[in-house]
Amino acid sequence: MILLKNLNIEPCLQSDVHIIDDKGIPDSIIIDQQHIQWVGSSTHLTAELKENITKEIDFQGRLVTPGLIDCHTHLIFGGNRAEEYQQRLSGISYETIARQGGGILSTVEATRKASEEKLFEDSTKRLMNWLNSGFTGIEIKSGYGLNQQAELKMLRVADKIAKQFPLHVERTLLAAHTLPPEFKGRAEEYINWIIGSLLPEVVSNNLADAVDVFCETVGFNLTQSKKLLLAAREAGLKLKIHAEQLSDSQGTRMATELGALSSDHLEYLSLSGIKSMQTNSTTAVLLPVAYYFLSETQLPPVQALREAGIAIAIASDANPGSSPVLSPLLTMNMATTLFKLTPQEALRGMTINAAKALGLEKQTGSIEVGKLADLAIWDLQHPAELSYWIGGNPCHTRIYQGEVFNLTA
Ligand code: DI6
Ligand code: FE
Repeated sequence: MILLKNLNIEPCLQSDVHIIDDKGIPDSIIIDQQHIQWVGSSTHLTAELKENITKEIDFQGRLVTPGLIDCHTHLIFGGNRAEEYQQRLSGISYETIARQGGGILSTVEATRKASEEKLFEDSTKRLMNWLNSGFTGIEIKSGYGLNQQAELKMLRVADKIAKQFPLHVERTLLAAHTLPPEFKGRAEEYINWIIGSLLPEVVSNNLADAVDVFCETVGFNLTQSKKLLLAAREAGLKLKIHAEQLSDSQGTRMATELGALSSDHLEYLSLSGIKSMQTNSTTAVLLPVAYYFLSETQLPPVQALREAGIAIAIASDANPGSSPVLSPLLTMNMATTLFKLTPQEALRGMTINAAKALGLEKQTGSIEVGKLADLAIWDLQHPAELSYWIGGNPCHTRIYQGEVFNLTA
């Protein structure tokens, strides 16, 4: 077992820390090859505990938090959309570009063309920014393939990342991201094709943990989204939804009633959606970087979500169109500056509530005995600094399932 000592376990973090021995100031964590075994003050280590310690690491007073989790990303894609960004800067809107066949569809074209190896190489290059800045979990969606071959290719890349890199990867099928050109004007048929052909293939090859759908005027309507989510639930997959990003289409209410883990975006969420999330304990996933990058003005109803006691997660939404993030910690900064979350809410949003959005809260997301030893140690004094600094990387050490990665060496 490893003793991690001289840590700063800030009192404001302690609602997410389970202190085993509450005598003295908690400053130590004992981990084994996978789990957290003990949390308390090093002055109260029993002889029995000491006997089992094979290694000690002195963190010299550095701040420790749970390992960060990014619960909504589109990390895998071909090409980039810098040209589209220039068009938007000249005044053409994201929706107009999408309706003209650009936007998501231009990334679909580039992703279909890219080889599996190239997609893997490009996305793992991006992934390094998550690994180096304290992330121990990430969700990755498909959705830029939109045909059998390319959707499966994307999911195989996500699966390969899961198997080759030391962090937890949740793989989400987002074939219902937008309508592919082959199905123009035939959204129902496309949904039927996903249900009848793609989903069974994904399930039999165990390539996804969840299914997501973009329920929106420019995506899929309520009936189509519901049909797909029902089929996904029947197939034993977890459910997620992109809803209320551009309009109030009641996607949240529909998905929460089906048992979705989270509803994501939510700028236009109405009171009935909030009530339904409250009743069904659904997590709200807010995506401040997309809000920033698209110069949105409609804010998600943060105060109403708070008052309803709904768990709020935040995520990078990393994608080439609305959130080309390579510094995932910026999500916390923007959640505080733009959405007025408190720094503590932002941190919970990328730890325990992000775990909840993925259905992983019993395994990870907080510093508790019995949970996986997923931790981040920072060259910082206070958790608020995680939201405060803009850019840079203050991560000193990342621990994933008991394996220690010193990032300063
Ligand atoms: N909402 C988003 O913000 C991303 N997908 C979605 O449904 C944007 C994806 C893109 O523009 O490529
Ligand atoms: Fe998204």
